Amino acid sequence: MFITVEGIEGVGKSTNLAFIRSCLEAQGREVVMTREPGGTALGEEIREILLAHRHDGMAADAELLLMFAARAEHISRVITPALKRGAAVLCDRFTDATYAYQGGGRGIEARRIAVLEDWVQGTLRPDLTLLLDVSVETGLRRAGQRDVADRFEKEQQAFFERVRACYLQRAAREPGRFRIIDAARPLAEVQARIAGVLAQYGERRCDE
Ligand code: Z5A
Repeated sequence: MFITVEGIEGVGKSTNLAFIRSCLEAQGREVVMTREPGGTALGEEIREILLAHRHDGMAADAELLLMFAARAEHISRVITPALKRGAAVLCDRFTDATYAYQGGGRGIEARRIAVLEDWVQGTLRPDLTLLLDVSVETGLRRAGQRDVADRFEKEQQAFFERVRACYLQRAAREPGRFRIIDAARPLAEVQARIAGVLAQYGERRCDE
């Protein structure tokens, strides 16, 4: 079971990840929780390069290729071995983020991203993607409470509007994989909805 959590910044992914993990563990699963970009020693170094301001103005293609370089290492060292031994992998962002940020945000054509997706991932795709959704205003207001903004967080509202629109389009195109969670609701309501989705999904898997 490969579960990814997506959304624009400030949507509450970090806040909800431990909760999601506990729901999966309550179903008796081993859970490997990880993140992108990152999740390996090399991936975390690439993450540092991607988020740091010393690379402001990085070419969009360089950004895209670094995301997939980190992903190749992550899949090979963490995701595939965990899935092979039957663990559930819970990943904070994956390739939908690339379509949303490098595609929607930076304007790289989806078909070029798809070439890298097929190359790096083969047939690996998430089984379930929780898209936490809030308006850009709400996301930026929540994220704005942080002291230091990274290279992505410095982007303007229009960039995040394109990112959000791309996520919602992808969710509409793949309703079997995506569940959209209204993350503007109070945290207890958001988590009740997440728990419901995971319970329903767990039951469906058992029936298959
Ligand atoms: N990126 C990319 O461009 N391409 C790719 O392929 C990939 C990633 C994989 C780093 O990701 C950057 O990498 C990311 C996209 C890019 N940049 N951006 N933007 P990241 O996931 O590490 O960074 P992030 O998006 O900034 O996520 P975050 O820091 O983990 O934020 P979050 O998880 O969405 O939010 P949070 O920290 O859990 O919550 C924010 C605040 O809201 C916090 O004070 C919470 O207490 C509060 N909160 C949360 N939920 C609620 C509710 N329900 N009500 C009220 N307040 C709430």
